[in-house]
Amino acid sequence: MKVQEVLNDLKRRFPNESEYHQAVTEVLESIEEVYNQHPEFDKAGLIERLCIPDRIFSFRVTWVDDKGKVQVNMGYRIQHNNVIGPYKGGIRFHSSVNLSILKFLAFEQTFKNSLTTLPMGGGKGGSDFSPRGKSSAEIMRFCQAFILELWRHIGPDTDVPAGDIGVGGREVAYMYGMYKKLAKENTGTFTGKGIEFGGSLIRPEATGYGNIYFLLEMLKTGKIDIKGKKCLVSGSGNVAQYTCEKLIELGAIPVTLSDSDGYIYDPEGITREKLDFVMDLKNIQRGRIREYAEHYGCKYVPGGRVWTEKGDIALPSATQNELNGDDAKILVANGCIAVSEGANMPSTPEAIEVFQHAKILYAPGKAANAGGVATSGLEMTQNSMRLGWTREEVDEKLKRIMSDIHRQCIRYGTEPDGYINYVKGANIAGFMKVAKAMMAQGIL
Ligand code: NDP
Ligand code: 2IT
Repeated sequence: MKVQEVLNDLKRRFPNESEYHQAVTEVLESIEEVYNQHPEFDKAGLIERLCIPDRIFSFRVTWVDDKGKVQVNMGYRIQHNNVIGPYKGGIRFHSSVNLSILKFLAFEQTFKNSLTTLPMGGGKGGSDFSPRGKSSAEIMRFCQAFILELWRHIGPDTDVPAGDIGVGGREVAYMYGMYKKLAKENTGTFTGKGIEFGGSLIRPEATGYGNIYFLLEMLKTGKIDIKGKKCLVSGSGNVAQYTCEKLIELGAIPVTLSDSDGYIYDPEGITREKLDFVMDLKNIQRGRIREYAEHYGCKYVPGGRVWTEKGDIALPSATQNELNGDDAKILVANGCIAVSEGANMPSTPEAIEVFQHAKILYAPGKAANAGGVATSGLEMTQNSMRLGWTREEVDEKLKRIMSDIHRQCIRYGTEPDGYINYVKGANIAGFMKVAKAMMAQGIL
């Protein structure tokens, strides 16, 4: 394989899909050496097959808003690869959703799911519907309209969706309800469900908790204590909230949160009580993070990014490309020792270059945020058994999985000077399992 040739071909055939090109470039550069040690991969066109999704569904979603006006959105599901298990991955509702973003997410998901050690393939879906400012009734009608098209393409053994940006417990429940009505089956073709109808304990917490479990593993390699460390967290949704919860529990000090309008900086730290305020603000009132600053009298920076503040640890938990090369330089100059990604691809290639050049601890999303989908896998297992595990049981399994992912990164990513290149480690480990399964199953 010649990385540039594969990339040029993809760029020619799928122009204007910059996020997709970005995600593919990173993986190809990481695996090139290992790939070329296996001439049988090249002969089998492995990488050409792995870069292109198995199939893509796209459809129109028509719904009626509260004023009685008919609204039209696009809906998508990308089934990327299912060699190690059913397609698995979240659904994103955000005005920015397009094929490039969903293709990058489905591609990443395939390697992330491979790393979890569980039998799950990769997929992703979503819509350019923006939940912002919509009533609960509008959200419900949209979710139902979305599933009216999607239901025929998903199922417990074929494709199991979950949440992502703009899709949390409320949206999953509306979608699952409609799915069951149409599909006439009740075996859990969604994860992140309510605890009353097949959801797993710890699934809501899992991405944020898992990211901190992974961070703890990284800190252990440098014998660093998390206690008292100032942490810069971006976002204020599901991942950011449970990242903060675990940090507080461990005695670390989260000092920032953000949303698409701006960020807050609380030098005294976001405490348990303040986090409860954020959870009510974001999950019930559906307000803006600015209101935190108004309530607690701290700094609010409209339009700004949290990375300009001073912190020991950075935990990007909002969206792709939210941390660029300049942000990374500021972080490093301010003494940041670790970056662990709760979001998918939040750091630009330039930012990653800065972190690795400075040799600070840096974990890419596909390793660090895999706890979310891993716990989705555990939800699928519980649904198959028609049993539920306790919080402690699920949390213990999550910890074990995060530690296993860390071990895989060390195995494939340790460089001659001892620096752990987690990007390389995660990409090679994730890729090798998928590659072996593809080779075993023949040319498909
Ligand atoms: P939520 O919708 O709960 O929260 C997203 C947060 O990020 C909000 O604060 C939102 O602000 C902000 N945000 C979203 N898009 C943008 C944007 N374009 N610019 C600036 N801020 C933005 O989503 P999650 O917490 O679930 O997801 C956050 C990240 O974590 C995503 O990258 C997702 O793919 C990833 N992830 C999620 C997992 C999960 O289990 N939920 C699992 C693994 C990864 P606003 O409200 O203003 O839009
Ligand atoms: O990006 C992700 O891993 C998720 N949004 C979670 C996917 C899942 O199936 O739980």
